[in-house]
Amino acid sequence: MSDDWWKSAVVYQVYPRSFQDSDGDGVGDLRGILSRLDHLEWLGVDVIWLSPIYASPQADNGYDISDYEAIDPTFGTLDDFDALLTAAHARGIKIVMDLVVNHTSDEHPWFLESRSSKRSPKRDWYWWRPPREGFEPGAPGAEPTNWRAFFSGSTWAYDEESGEYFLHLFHPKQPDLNWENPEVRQAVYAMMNRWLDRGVDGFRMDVINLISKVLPLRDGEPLPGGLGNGFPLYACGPRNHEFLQEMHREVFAGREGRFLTVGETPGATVDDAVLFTDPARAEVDMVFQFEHVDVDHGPLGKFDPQPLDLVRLKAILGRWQAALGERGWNSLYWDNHDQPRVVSRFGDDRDHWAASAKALAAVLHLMRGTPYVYQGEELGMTNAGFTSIDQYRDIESLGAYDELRAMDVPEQRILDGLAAMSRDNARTPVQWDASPHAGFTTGTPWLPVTANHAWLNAEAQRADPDSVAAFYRALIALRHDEPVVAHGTFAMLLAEDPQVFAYRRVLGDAVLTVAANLSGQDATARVDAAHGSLVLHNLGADTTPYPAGAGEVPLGPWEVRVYLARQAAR
Ligand code: TEU
Repeated sequence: MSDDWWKSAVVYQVYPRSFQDSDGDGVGDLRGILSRLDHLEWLGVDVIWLSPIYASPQADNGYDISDYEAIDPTFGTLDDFDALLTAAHARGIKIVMDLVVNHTSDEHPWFLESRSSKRSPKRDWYWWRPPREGFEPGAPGAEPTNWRAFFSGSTWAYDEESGEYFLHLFHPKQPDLNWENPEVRQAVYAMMNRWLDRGVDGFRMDVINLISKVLPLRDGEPLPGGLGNGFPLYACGPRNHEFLQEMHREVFAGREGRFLTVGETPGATVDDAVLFTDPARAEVDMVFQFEHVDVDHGPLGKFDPQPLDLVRLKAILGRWQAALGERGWNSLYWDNHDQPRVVSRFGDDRDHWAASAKALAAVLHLMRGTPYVYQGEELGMTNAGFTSIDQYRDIESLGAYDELRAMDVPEQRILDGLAAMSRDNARTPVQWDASPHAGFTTGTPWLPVTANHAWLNAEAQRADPDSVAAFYRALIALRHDEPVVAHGTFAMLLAEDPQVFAYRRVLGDAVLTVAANLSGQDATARVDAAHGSLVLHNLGADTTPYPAGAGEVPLGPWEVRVYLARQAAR
């Protein structure tokens, strides 16, 4: 297996609590995943990325880990994990674990020991600071810095026992590990090595660009609402690359290249990504960027979405393709457990549901990079359609509701923003069939199944050669069969066209032309389809494909065409 096998691979993200329940408790589990491997094998994916399954109080649905080497009973046992790993490997599917080491749970033994006393040997495993000078411990404003947390409020929690504060960039139940401490780093590397020794095939690294903070810790620029912006002081920090290169030396260097590593890097620029993913630097294989999924955030942030500006989206994606074209590598994603469903967000889940789901899939999967399919995305699953704050479970959404209400933002505007952008949109159970709870559970699901599962489900789509799932399967097969998809160059076409997303891939004599109308109106793609054959389209089997070879291609609403030509190498 080549060291860069992941360049022609497709990764499928499983969010275990919403994938498949096997014991009727309403929460997905490992045995449930095992029972659905046929679906993943049919789809043709190469890797499963498992969101956290470790012991956790589940304050942030498992991204708050209390034991990195135990399986949370919600999901099963280590034996269940080993059975899943063995079965996946037997089908040629790798498993990549979610590595959440910027922070632990506040119930992790490391933190309990650190919190136990100022003189604890593990006190310096976390970020502890006295109150701000001139303030009484616990008094408003006594927080050591003015940083706002990702999940609203201050990033500092007061510990009455010691009269000090501990840092948590996310939730108070997610205290940040102090990566400046070599003991912390070595403990993380040892844990990673034990998982690799167990047979896992790599890691998705949660917010791995937040582990190095600018020292000394200091206030950020003021934000509306009284807190400050600490992000520039902890994102892509001064020792970030040093830590990742040390991790690579301590964990991966001595092993053969069968692993995939992907860093989640919110706020990273393309320049950061070139440094993270340049193979000569031995840090990570690829990163999840956020520019394209922040493109519709409004003045009030994520939960104030604006209409999509396609030209802007294309400019972002084109810039990332160009920057990582030769040095480094892109991940390619629309959906994950933190993002709303792309067919509802950038597509049209009312009048052009299937066509828009397929068009968005095609323009993503045929770019240069490794595609990630989030569970249910291959079915065209839609947003949940929640209308009341009582329906939400996600701490980010609930925190944002309270924060925006405190800013006197009208409730309906907030509820509209949550309905469009909440992470819970991605966390409703996978829709397997038309039965009650969509075949996800025989119990009561922890989050309700979306009503459209009556027609929008895997069983119906497996039987339909024109389904969204069948289209994803064809895209994945095209990547496996045609090297130009994984290894070809990338050139954006029609960059200023407000409707059409078009680009060209070239490798040797192969020329792949992708032309997609990402709008609800007719469009014309003025691209030379290079006289190629039409290898993929979303026109439906009964439609005569437009003859190849024209200088321009008419495209109906949400129509995508993919042409493949072979011409004498230029
Ligand atoms: O997400 C980090 C992150 O950047 C997201 O929280 C993002 O800010 C927001 O949710 C989407 O705009 C990672 C995990 O993917 C997320 O599920 C965790 O809640 C978070 O880290 C803390 O571990």
